[in-house]
Amino acid sequence: MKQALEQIQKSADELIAAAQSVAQVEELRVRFLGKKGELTAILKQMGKLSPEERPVVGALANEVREAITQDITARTKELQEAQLQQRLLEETMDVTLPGERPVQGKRHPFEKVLRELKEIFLGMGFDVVSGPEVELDHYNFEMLNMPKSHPARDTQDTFYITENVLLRTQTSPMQIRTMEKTKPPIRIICPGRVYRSDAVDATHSPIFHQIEGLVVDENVTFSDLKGTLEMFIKKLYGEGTRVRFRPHHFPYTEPSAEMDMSCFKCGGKGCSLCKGEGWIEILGCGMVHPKVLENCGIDPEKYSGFAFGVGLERIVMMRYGIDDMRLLYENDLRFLKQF
Ligand code: 2NL
Repeated sequence: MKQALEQIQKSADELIAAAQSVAQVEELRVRFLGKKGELTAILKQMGKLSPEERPVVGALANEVREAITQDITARTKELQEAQLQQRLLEETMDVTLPGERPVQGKRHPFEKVLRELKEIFLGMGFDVVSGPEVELDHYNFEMLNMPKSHPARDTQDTFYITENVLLRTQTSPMQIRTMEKTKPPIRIICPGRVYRSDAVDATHSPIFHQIEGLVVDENVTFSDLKGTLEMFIKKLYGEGTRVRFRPHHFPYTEPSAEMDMSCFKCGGKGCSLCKGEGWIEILGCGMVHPKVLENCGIDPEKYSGFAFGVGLERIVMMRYGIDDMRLLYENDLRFLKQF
């Protein structure tokens, strides 16, 4: 039995020294010292020994256990240290190497033009307001002097969610909401996404962007409208730009007009961009219809106002010479990186 113990000690010594990983050492611990281990197996046979032999073998067995335990602890430490050294070697890095520059995005052409427009109107004392894209038919049509029979309300042109709920076709509902809850003077612009049931092509999209403006106060005249919009276009396209107004019809303004600007490419001589006209249509506008003011609880005898609506897509396309609207929505980086 003494021999057996010595044999265990010897083979444990060798195997532990040869172990190449912490896991291997742990396996050896189980094999020699575990409950079903070799040392335990020997100790279970102690009963067969004579009373004189027992304490001697017992002491030896303890020594062997102690020695193996120490071996294991020492080897484990050694291996852990080696592992650490290995990692330190493998994971070195040169902190003096130049870093990788993060990709810096930039603003979408839409956002750039929108910021410019807001800046111009903020400078003229307007506030910027925004509101829901899912609207009540009451605010999108009824209040704007477009009763149930009005052709713009056709389900062919407007996305209805229920009979009375729809995707707004212009941002005017937000202007109506503002007039309802604020007393004049009112000077606001409402930029935002609007929806119409159009098929996609180079100049149409069912989702597009509009900026509407509204001014209501005492003694607001058509001259104020002309002056404000002329100044707006000169700030956007340069001092040399001229404007002209043509009569038009909108149900929510009276009188109504469309505004053209002199072609920024040919200066008015006529070219391919303005199709030989010298003029480019830029926005719709007019004096707020007295009925619309009345609908909002504003006395049309005391107050008057003007309003206008501009398509953001058109302005962005003209500004950058983009000939297909779809490019603005596709998020193709090869296109967007040019701006
Ligand atoms: C266009 C025409 C326009 C308005 C929008 C408006 C809003 C209120 C009252 C009266 Cl609350 N009018 N907005 C007025 C005239 C024209 O937009 O062609 N937009 C692209």
